[in-house]
Amino acid sequence: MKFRWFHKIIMLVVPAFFFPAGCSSPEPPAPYGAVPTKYQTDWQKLEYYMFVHFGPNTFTDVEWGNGREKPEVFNPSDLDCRQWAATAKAAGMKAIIVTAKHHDGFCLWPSKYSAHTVRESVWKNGKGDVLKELSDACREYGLKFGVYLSPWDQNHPSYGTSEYNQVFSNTLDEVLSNYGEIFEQWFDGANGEGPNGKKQVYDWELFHRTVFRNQPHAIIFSDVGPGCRWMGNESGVAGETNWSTMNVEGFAPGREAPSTKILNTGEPDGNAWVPAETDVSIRPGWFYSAATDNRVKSLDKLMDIYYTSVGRNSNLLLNVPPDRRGRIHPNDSARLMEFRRAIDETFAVDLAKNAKFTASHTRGQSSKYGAQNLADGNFDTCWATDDRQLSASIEIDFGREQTFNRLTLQEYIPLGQRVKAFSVEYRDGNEWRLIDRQTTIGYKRILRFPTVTSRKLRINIEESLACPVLNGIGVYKAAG
Ligand code: FUL
Repeated sequence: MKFRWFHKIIMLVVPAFFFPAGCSSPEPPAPYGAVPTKYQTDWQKLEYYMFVHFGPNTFTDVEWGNGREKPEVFNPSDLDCRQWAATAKAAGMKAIIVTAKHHDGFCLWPSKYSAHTVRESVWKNGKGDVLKELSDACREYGLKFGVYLSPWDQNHPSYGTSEYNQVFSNTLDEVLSNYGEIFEQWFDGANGEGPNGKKQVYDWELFHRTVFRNQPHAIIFSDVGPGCRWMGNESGVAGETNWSTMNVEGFAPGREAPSTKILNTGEPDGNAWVPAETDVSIRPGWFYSAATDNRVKSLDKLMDIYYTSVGRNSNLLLNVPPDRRGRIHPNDSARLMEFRRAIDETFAVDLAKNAKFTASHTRGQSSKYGAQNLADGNFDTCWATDDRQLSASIEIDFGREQTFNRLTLQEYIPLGQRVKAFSVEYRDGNEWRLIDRQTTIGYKRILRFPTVTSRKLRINIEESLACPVLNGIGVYKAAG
């Protein structure tokens, strides 16, 4: 009996001594609303990758072929997929997605389900396979590989009949089982007439099943996901407010998609996690044309696009169309290198790295969720507030005056997207002065603002759907 008493006292006193209140670990925040799969989170971290439009249109100077082009038109004189991969890698991109089949139906691989392929062309005496060469090159350069396969097919004789959905599913099967890992399957929403003048009612369920049977972790792009969504325009401008959630029930890609306005911004509390992907071309068209050799987007324009895509919670899929040799034109690659240099230079030095971070509210008052976690560069350590605390401020003290004009903010998306409104201020003498007031953050938000010199910066989370959970803040000075 005595012994038991003694035991009880030890059990009560010892933990109190070793784990005083405030150091015990609070419960982690519960996920809020729709959340990403692990593969969607990994996909979001890719941020920037290459789109490649290549096919008969490269040789006929049109944007949309009609499916009646002779296969002989496809004849690159010096195709080099390793050059595409080397360029993408040097540009800082993480992957390449190629138009394996565009709306003209021409297949860049010798498909057994079509009579309109590289096999029917004169290129390499009909023995070539662009998907094989490109997937090998991507592996060699450590890039992920993805495919665009247009369900709309203006060449296939069965398009517009009940057989076509199975033909298209077989085509997917073939591509997705022959070229190694496919990180993203790109489905275009366009749905026009086939050779018999009929349109097709697509069996999306069948298509998705086929993708996942072959590539269980692939991100499926379409107007409504399920992996990621089109963000509603082709000019590179994601919504200033941009939720990775959207209501997808009752919608389908193409004409049955939500409005482009909703695609552009997503919806708070949407029932699906379908983050935005910004697809935009480095030239005026998607396919190469010698007429656009001098119309490659300027560095300033590309930087704007970077800030309105990656800087607005969206991945950037930048199209770089190879020329008739089958190589990326020097004008495009030179611009890509300038673009990479400018991004690298801007974000090379994080002025907040050694700053002191404090917060008005911290979950369980525990250092596990302390504001200092925002500076450690670790994706999985966060600052958070208690469950009911939906607004809070974070102060950054640089220790001395710093000059800056860029701010990056990141929410810990594995637990959902939460922040609805925030503002940023800098300290001027005895006052806080407003720099910007914005809405969503998401995986990454980058703000550009006129250069400020100050010792302190404050971020006020003004409204949040659930307690805010952020995992990164960076402060930078861009030249010019
Ligand atoms: C559009 C297509 O019609 C264009 O040709 C291009 O492929 C673009 C990325 O998607 O819907």
